[in-house]
Amino acid sequence: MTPAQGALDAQPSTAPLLVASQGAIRVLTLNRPSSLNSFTGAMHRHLLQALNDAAQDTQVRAVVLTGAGRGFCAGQDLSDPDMASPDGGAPDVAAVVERHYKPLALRVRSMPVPVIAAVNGVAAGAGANLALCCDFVVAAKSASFIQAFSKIGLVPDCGGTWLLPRLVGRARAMGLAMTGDKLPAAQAKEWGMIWEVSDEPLADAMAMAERLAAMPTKALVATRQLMRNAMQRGLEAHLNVE
Ligand code: T3D
Repeated sequence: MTPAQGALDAQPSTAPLLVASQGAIRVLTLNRPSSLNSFTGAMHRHLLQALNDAAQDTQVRAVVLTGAGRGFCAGQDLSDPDMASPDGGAPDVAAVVERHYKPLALRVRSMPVPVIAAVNGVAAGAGANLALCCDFVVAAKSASFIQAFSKIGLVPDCGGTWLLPRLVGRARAMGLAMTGDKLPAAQAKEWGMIWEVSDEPLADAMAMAERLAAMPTKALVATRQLMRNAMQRGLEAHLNVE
């Protein structure tokens, strides 16, 4: 039994998020497998807290985010009572995004250590974009990415419309977001949207996390920042920042 497994076993199996440590790696497992780890308010609160805890813990040098069961995350649980409007009317989608997905995307993107998504199965809606917020995505061969929003009258959130054109270019970003079609992991890799496709995504994500955890964290995070801001600066300005 690994230390991470030991810590996992100590938590109630019904917790919406499982938190474990293996050496310098914090492993966060979305844990609502019967609904493909779709987000409830409780899962949002647990995940944000766990990310904040990892960010503040100087022993943590990498974070791995994965899902329990056959899916990674199916985005928002559209039936979660926590999402209902206080007056019983239609859910206030903008408020939900503001309250949950915006802080989540910003938190993942600003982590002081590398973050790796081990995408064990389907990643849909905000679940897909949560994975894409991470520094690396290692996906199962059976995994897929679905911008499910257009099918239910929403625009992509959790950073989707910002991330996708940067990752795969405008034409593919537009196609994915407007059609809501499923993008298999192999094609996502071919398009440069994700880092790797694997038979053992969690094991390979852990290996990557261990490798990065043994490297100078501040340099890695500064490199990430330079890469992200590169498109917003001219060469001379960017050379100054480098
Ligand atoms: O206010 C706001 O909501 C704003 C925020 C929006 C953020 C978003 O993420 S919007 C997008 C929400 N997500 C979706 O629309 C995806 C819905 N799910 C699907 O399209 C399909 O489930 C998948 C393509 C992801 C997977 O299909 P499949 O055939 O592999 O599985 P399934 O049979 O559809 O789902 C398995 C179970 O998970 C099933 O429950 P059951 O019948 O076995 O009891 C299904 O109802 C449940 N499930 C899947 N997705 C969700 C879900 N339950 C609640 N919420 C979900 N999003």
